[in-house]
Amino acid sequence: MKKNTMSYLIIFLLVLSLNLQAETTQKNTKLIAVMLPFTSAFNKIAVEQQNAIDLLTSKYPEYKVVYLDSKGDASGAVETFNSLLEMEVLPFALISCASWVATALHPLAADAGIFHIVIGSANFDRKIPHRTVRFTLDGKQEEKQLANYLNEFDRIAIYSMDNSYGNGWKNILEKNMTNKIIKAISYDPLKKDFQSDLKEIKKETPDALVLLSAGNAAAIARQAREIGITAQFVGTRPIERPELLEAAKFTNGLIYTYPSYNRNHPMIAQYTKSYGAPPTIFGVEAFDAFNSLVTAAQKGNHSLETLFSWYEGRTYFGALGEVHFDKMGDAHYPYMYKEISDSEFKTASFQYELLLNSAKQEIISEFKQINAVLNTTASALAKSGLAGEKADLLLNTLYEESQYAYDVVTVDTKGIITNVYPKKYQEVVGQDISSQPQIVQLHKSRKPIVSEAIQTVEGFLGIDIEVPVFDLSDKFTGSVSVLISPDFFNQVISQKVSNFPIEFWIMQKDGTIVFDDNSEEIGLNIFTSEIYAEFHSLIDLADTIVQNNNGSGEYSFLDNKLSKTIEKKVIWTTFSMYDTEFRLALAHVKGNL
Ligand code: COI
Ligand code: CYT
Repeated sequence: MKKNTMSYLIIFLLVLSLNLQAETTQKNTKLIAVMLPFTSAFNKIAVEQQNAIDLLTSKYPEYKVVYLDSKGDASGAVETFNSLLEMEVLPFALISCASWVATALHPLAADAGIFHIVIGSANFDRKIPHRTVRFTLDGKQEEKQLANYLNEFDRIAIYSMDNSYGNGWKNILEKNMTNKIIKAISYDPLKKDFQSDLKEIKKETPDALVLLSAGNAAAIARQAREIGITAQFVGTRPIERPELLEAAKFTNGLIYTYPSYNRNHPMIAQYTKSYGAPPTIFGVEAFDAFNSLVTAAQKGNHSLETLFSWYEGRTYFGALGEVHFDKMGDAHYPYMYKEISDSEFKTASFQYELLLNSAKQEIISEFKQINAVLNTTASALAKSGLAGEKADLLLNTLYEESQYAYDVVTVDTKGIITNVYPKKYQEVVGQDISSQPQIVQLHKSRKPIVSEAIQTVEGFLGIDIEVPVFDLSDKFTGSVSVLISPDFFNQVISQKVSNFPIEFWIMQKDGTIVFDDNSEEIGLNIFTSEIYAEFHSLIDLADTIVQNNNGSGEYSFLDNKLSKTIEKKVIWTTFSMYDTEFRLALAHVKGNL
């Protein structure tokens, strides 16, 4: 009897506690909280984001939005969040803006079981995985792109808003460009008079001034020019604010990194019509965040876990363009260089030449690197001979020091492969490659040579770099080679031009594609392969490219998924490896990106 009472009591307590739990975590699956920096230096950004979301609220009347004020800093946002928790029913999801708000709120939202999306949050420090989805590209990614431009300068000064956006960026730049940063000052974003800081900056005679600023950049640019700072102004995503065009006299010439979002998305026209001016990326991000969230919720996802997994690994097509969410929940989409010129925000025209040349320089420098190691190895092989233990060691070193090598071999005077590293490719030893054109040529000239793309005995299309070997009495004994695959170009180029809305291809002078972003095209010949036959503008262009070391043109061809025909613009240049020439082409879609 006593035992029974006990169990009733336990069950009663259990039910009571479950009830309490249910009550404290009750969520309204139709309620979404949107916390924006309304009372802060970023009020206009908050209003833009609200306006963008309001374009959608009438489309989804079943969803109720509550706008909250995250104020000017993290503690303001936490205060607002705590008062949100006191509401009788909680929203199932929260959208918040700004890096400092994201970092402060995401553990609290996770704790309360509220799904969290962060927008305008480039320098977000995510401590809890799988809880928060971010629509902003990480500052570290954007910096890789900005650095490509900043490399042209030697004396870089940084003037940054004093919050986790500005300070986060300052830290990234100071870490990656230590030797070039000559001065860094941060400012209170509520400040209006920047003169005394700018005078300190002027003393250091910078050639570039990086402004980690939003609308404040208008006043900063004016005051900087007025005291005689002549440095190139450089900015990042939040700097594209309408205020900067009002101060165009001072901001013309500013270069900044910015998403290449989908300007043809109906949202842009709709926003412009409703509010009298186009949105910036803040409105675009807010729109996609809200739109995707409602789409996910309409499919029955309301819990933190199911919503996170809806985004994880997804490719979402929105006003931001094609957005890919990684495993962490971070969005990735292309950024490019923009500029203010003729009092407008424009795609920066210099970027295509800059990217083409930096890709070319990178390929050449990697090639030189491979070549230097090959030459050292060829000299050492003079003593050791082409095979045997010592030659093994030399090939091992050659392979380890040639980051992009598929394999390395020695070839004797008859054109027979005599040794290979790594040993897993042992079956190529003994194979006769005497009829490969680069071997024929090397045996004649006894000079280093780079092949065109050849069908290798390894079984794929490769480029072979061969250096002759002479013994100690200067007798020709054969050659040593590094074999690279087309992926070499992919690795080298993608590091250099990550994330720009462009694509590269490399063509031999016979029309063979040696490298293309779409790997299915590698090895095809523009003049003879069927898939190109109906694209006459491309065939004509390829002909011009063969005839000219560099130039520019236009063509239409399929997009990189080979799914639809698009108009493209192209510029090309030439790189040579020994006497073998390759045409390197950079293509981008036509029109103002
Ligand atoms: C960011 O933190 O990434 C932002 O864009 C914040 C903005 C209010 C300046
Ligand atoms: N393979 C190689 N030719 C080949 O087919 N490793 C060098 C040259």
